[in-house]
Amino acid sequence: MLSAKSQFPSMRSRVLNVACLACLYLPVAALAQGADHADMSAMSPAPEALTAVAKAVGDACQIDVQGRPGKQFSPAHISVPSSCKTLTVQLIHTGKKPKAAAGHNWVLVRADDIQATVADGLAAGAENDWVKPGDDRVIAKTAMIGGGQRTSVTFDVSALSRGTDYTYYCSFPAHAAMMRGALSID
Ligand SMILES: [Cu+2]
Repeated sequence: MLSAKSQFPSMRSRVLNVACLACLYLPVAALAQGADHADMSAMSPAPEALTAVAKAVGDACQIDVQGRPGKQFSPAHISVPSSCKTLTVQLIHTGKKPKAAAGHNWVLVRADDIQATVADGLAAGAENDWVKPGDDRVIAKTAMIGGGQRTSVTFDVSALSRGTDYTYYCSFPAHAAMMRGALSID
């Protein structure tokens, strides 16, 4: 007990010394970090263009996805909170070309399945919007739409698992190679 008491003052003064060092250095470090952040945000695209978190109203979640000219989806990554029971994806075709020339849809599969579902979809043809009818590897899909149109699909995400890679793509011929994104349950 005696030795513990005699150590106490020296431990306390050591703690105070560390605290004073922190007082001196923390503001400098914060200033340096602020400068770095400002430089990076000026040079990089807005991160929300790349990744978007689905918005939740209770356990019903929602995300807007743009199908853009140049065979691009925005966002390119959708993060779905694990609290979501359903997800509504609204697809907005921001191009001008009609469905027959450059349609877009939104098809969700497990990443491992995409090569097979794209190949089977091409064989299924335009009358099936380039998705094999009754394909149980397709977790969700919207209708195929043309420029200026929008459509949506609502599906159950509670059966999807964390740690599995999901991919969404457009099944229009020659679009899927570029026009795809990643969906994860987080
Ligand atoms: Cu497309």
